[in-house]
Amino acid sequence: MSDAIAVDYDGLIPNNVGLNADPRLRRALESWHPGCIDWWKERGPEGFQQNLVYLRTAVSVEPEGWARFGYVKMPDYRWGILLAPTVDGRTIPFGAHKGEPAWQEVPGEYRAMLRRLIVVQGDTEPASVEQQRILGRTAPSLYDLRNLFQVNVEEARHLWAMVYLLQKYFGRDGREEAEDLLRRRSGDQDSPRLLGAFNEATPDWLAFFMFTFFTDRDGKMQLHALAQSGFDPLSRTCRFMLTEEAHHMFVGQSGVGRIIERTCAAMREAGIADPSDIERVRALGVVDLPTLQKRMNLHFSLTLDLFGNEVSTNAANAFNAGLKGRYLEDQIDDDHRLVDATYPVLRLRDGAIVGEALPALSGLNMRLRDDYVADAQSGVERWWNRIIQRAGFDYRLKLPHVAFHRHIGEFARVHADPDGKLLSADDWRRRRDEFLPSAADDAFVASLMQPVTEPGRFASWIAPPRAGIDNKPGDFEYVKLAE
Ligand code: BYC
Repeated sequence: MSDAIAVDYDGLIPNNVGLNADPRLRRALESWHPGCIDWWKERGPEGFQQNLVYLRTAVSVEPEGWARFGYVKMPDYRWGILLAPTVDGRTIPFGAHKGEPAWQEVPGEYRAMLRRLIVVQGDTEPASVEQQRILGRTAPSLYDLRNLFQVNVEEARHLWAMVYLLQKYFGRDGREEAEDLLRRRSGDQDSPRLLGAFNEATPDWLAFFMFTFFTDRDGKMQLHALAQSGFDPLSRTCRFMLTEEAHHMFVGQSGVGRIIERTCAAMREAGIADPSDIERVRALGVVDLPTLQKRMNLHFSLTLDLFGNEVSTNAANAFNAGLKGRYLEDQIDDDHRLVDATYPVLRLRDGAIVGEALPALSGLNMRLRDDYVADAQSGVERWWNRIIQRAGFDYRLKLPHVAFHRHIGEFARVHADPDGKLLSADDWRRRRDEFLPSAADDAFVASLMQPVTEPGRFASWIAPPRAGIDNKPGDFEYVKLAE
């Protein structure tokens, strides 16, 4: 790797992209900045804008020591533009241009496709902040409140990252797209966010933890695929974003893990042997495991929709053009062109779900989704089922079948149960609440959402974390509420 440009922290926008040497771009970004701050104040975390929060800020792109921790008021957070270092002699790793030098400028013939990919990625970032805006009111602890805000400020930084690419490389239409990223609103009837899952509500902390486990993991897969891009600035941007993304998934994985831990401990203390004895478990003020399973079913299925159609010419074109690769493309042992290759894709044929070998190029969304499912599956086993097993309960959380509760792709037109068995519309309506959270389930979870704001204390339904952030002690005041 060659040296990265040192991070410039003196100007309005911290950056390692030499913004000072590019006054036109600097002006464009500085004129977008006030709108972004307005958006943050209007649509970002509700309340807490004037409180000091113990946040990490990216200050370097070196693997060691890239972040600094300290108290910051969120609107004063330094949303920098940081790209991973250039790799000397990097070539386009896949597609029709494989082996040619990576592009430092937008390849004219692929301009529209590239812009679309950047806009879709950029749109998800502010969307998630909007979805999570009211959660601060009901945080189960100051530790969790701080983690929510950390995720939020970093998603906003990821928005900056995409806006930088749009404004630097796409001229006037890039600037218009950057404005539109602040104009669309999650869940808005007239101007919704682009992808379905980013218009869903995140009404409670269980939804937040599930979202960061499942949906941020889609972010990880998509960012990995874009990090392989032959358009080098996109690759470098996504590579650095992945550094921050890991913490977001940790928040989800450990958040749900701590809920499971607390539930299992409460069941043991009360002598409850059957985790499906929902009423008795709920009476203990903890979340029963079957409700966790239903929430998993919901968030996993909504997230699968983010991979698009199983068979997609868009995905084939983006790969062929060298713009979006596969997960860990550089570690796959094949020709990286996929012209004659096939991939097994699940299809609906005569009322049955069957695997069909299709051209691998058309099946790229399915392949990325398969990689995602494997990644999520190993997380569920490693982080969640292990806790249940260790506590001695005969219960296993399971990812539902990919045909379950889908709105995009091959299975959008059918109903299936979590095992993938096809159901009639009537059976689906009748049995829906067995599989997905019912109004009563949601009301129960909502009833637990009472804020806990005393340092070192946690709500009844969640265990404390194993370790503090930045090695801070258990009673550390992660958010100063008094000032
Ligand atoms: N909702 O050919 P197809 C993250 C549209 S998450 C609505 O299958 P393609 C994060 C599609 O746009 C990662 N519409 O699509 C996580 C297309 O319309 P056009 C975000 C949908 O392009 C947590 C048409 O249907 N990044 O970072 O192969 C917190 C035909 O579809 C949906 C990316 O997604 C949907 N779910 O695949 C914060 C990476 N699915 O264009 C952040 C960039 C499809 O023909 N995006 N459609 O009018 C992409 O790679 C692709 O656009 C997609 C879709 C994977 C999303």
